[in-house]
Parts: sequence; C-alpha cells; structure tokens
Amino acid sequence: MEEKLQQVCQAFCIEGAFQSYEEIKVGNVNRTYKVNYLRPDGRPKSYIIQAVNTFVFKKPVEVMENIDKVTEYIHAKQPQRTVLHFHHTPDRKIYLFDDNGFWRLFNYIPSTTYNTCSDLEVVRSAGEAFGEFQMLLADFDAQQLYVTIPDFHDTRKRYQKLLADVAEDPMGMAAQVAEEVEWLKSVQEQACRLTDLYEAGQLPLRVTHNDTKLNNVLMDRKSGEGVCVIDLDTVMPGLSINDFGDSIRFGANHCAEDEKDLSKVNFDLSLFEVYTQGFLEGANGALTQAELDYLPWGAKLMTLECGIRFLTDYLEGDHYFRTHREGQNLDRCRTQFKLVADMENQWEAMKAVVDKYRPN
Ligand code: GN1
Ligand code: MG
Repeated sequence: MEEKLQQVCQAFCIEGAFQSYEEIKVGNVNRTYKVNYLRPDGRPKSYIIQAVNTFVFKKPVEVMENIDKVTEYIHAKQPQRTVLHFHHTPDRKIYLFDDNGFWRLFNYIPSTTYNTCSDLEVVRSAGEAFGEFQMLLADFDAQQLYVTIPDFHDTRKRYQKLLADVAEDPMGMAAQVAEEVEWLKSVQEQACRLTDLYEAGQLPLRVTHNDTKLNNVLMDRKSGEGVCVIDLDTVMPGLSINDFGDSIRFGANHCAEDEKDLSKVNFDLSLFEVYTQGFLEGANGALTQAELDYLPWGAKLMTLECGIRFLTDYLEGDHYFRTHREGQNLDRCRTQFKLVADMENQWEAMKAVVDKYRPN
C-alpha cells in the first residue's frame, strides 16, 4: 500500500519526502488514508488520499465535477471559510484514474471528528455547519449538478428494490427478516410522503450533501466549533429535509450505527433539539415554510430509508456497505428501525422543538 500511496502523491505533484501513512477507518464506502510528508523546507505536512469506491460511484468523474463546482462556489462567496482543497495532476485533473482505482488527494485539516457525541455544544455546531451549507448554496442552481447516484432518496424505489429482494431472496435470508418486512409494508404509504411531496412540487430542489453524519463535520479540537463539512461525494440535487434527517438518524443517539444491543439505542430529544437549533441558525432563513414543517418527517423517514438500504444490502449479500462481521448490515438496519419507533413516540415533542426554533 505504501508504494501505491507514494505513487499517488507523485501523480499529484506532492513535494518532499514521504514519512508514513495510516488508514482512517471511518466510512462505509471509500478507503481513506492519511499520508505524512516532510516538505522540502523541512516542515511536516499531511494529506488525505482516498480511493473512491467505483461500485457505488459509477461515474466518479461526475462526482468530482460536482465537488469542484460546489467547493469553488463556497470559496468564491466566503474565501476565509475552510473548504476541501483538492490537488491537481499535471494535466489539471483533481483525480487519478489508474489500473488500481480512482484516487484523489486533498490537504489534511487538523481537527477532530465524532462518531457519537453527548456534548450538546458539539452537536449544535454540527447542525450549524450543515445549516450553513444550505445557506451558502441556497442560490446555487441545483440543476447544474450531476445526479451521480440516481434515485438516491426515492423511498418508493428503495421499497421496490427491497421487496423484490425479499421475493427473490438470493442469499436465503428473507425468513429471518420477516418481521421487519411486515412492519415496513404496514408503513409504506407514510414512508414515501416526502418523495410524493417533492413530486407534487411542494418542496424545492436544493443542493444537498446527502451524507450529513456527525463525523462528516471536522471540528476544532479546542473550541468544538465546526471547521469544515467533508465527504462531498454525494452532493447532488435533493431535499434539504433529507440532509437534516440524515444527521438526526446518526447524531441524535448515543450508539454506533451497528449497535447490537437495541436497548442501548435511543433517540435523544435533547440532541435533536440542539441539532435543530444549530441547523436553523446556520440556514439563516434559507428554508421555506413547507421545508420547516416537514423537518421531523425528514428525521423519521431518512432513518427509515437508511434502514431499508441496510436491509436490502443484507439480503443481497453485503455488496454495497462495507461490513467487518456477519450480520452487521442487519444490526445497522435494526438500530434504524428502533430509532424510528422512538421518534414516533416523541413525535409531538419533535414538532414542538422545530416550532421553538423556526424563524417567524
Ligand atoms: C455511506 O461511506 P459513508 O459512511 O460516507 C452511504 C450513506 C449512508 C451511510 C450510512 C454513497 O456513507 O448514504 O447514509 O453509509 N454513502 C453512500 O452509514 O451510499
Ligand atoms: Mg459518505
């Protein structure tokens, strides 16, 4: 691996002497490495190299074009803001496509990230960072972006795929998940509500991040403030509500996404509250009344949809999300469904939180 990473650094014209590397084992899709260099002037400098998963991202060049457009736009609007800075090859490309894969390299930003967090201020800051992302891109025409993964949040299509897999049952797993599938069928109509509202023209198409997990905001080590939103692979046209919801499913809970003990998985209303507060402050009035009305729906339905995706992958033999143990995708699915049930129990309180912080 070391040799390959050095080769990638050379391709992106990194100067100095290679010192060491480490794999950063977060993320279910791409592979990420930190490489440490000593620059010609003697100063240490680190970079992040990623091998983009081309099974998931079938058009990686379009992914990079989307990222480039969005980061350039933010940089032009607020030059002082930290954004990901991708290095170029001598032929001015921000990627390298070779026999071993699709590579990109960007500056390492000293910071920290959280996979789970109980610190209300950190969760509020993450909400603010993603709210600002909405605010900064509110006047960017989302149609300029490629749809790099078609139907990413088309819940109806996610259902169709799951139910087809249940019928076909390629790995012989369907009997084990009969209870989950029955429940999903019973809530199908409400689960597709946001997809339907968008199709009816009631929600605006926006630039969305589509992977707004807590660990996709780099945080300042001392102040706990958000420094930079990362993992822009899934930046696409989409619904702001889904970005909000994806953060809640991941962040408003004290457990890992694949926790086996469901009694530990609980939706935490106080985390929901601070995230909502931060998100709406960051968005600074960029959201419509309809978007604000449906924020709790975003939380519930993104959680449900993510559960469907994990379950689908489980039935298909774990080809999409990286797994490290058997049954991991089923565990991931079950945590999501447990969170949905918790949210239903706290539904009125969730709506009251949004009403407390929504701009008048
Ligand atoms: C994947 O690999 P990572 O962690 O950035 C997935 C997201 C899911 C997430 C669940 C392109 O993101 O949509 O919400 O796993 N990314 C893609 O943890 O499908
Ligand atoms: Mg991602």
